Amino acid sequence: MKKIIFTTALLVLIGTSVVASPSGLGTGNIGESRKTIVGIPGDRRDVDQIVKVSMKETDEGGMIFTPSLLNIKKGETIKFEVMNYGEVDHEFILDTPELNSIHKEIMAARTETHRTPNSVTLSPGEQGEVIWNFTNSGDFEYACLIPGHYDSGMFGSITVQ
Ligand SMILES: [Cu+2]
Repeated sequence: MKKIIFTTALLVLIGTSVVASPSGLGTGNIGESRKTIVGIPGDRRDVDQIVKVSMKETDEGGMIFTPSLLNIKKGETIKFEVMNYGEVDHEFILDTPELNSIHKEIMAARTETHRTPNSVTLSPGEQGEVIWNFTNSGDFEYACLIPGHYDSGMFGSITVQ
C-alpha cells in the first residue's frame, strides 16, 4: 500500500514541475510559476553579458543556432539578442532538455506561438531578445520547437556552473 501512495505522490510532483515551467506548457501565471530550474526572467538593469544568437537554415537542409554551445556562470543575467537570418520563422526557447522534449511533442500536435519570458518567436529578418537570470547550475538547452526544426539541428547547449 505504501508503494502505491509513493508512486502517486511522485506523479503529482512531476506534473507540478511541468506546469510550473514558463515554456508555454504552463498556465501563464506570473510570479512563483515563472520559476524553473533553468532560472528566472532577468531584469535588464542587471544584465552581466550580451550573447548574440543567430538562427538560420543551412545549404545542406539543416537548421542551426550560432553559437550552439554556451558556458554561463551561475547567477549571471544574460541578454540574448536573437536574430533570424533565415527564410522561415524560428523561435528561441530556453528550458531544460527534458521539458523541451515534452514541449516539442505538444508543438507537433498543434500550432502555437510563444509569448513567455523564456522565449521569442521571430519572422525572417526580425530581431528579438530574452533576458534571463541563470540562478541554478546545470545543463540546459535553447531550442526551436517549430515542427521539424529541432530534428534538423536547431538546438544549443548551455552549461551553467
Ligand atoms: Cu526554427
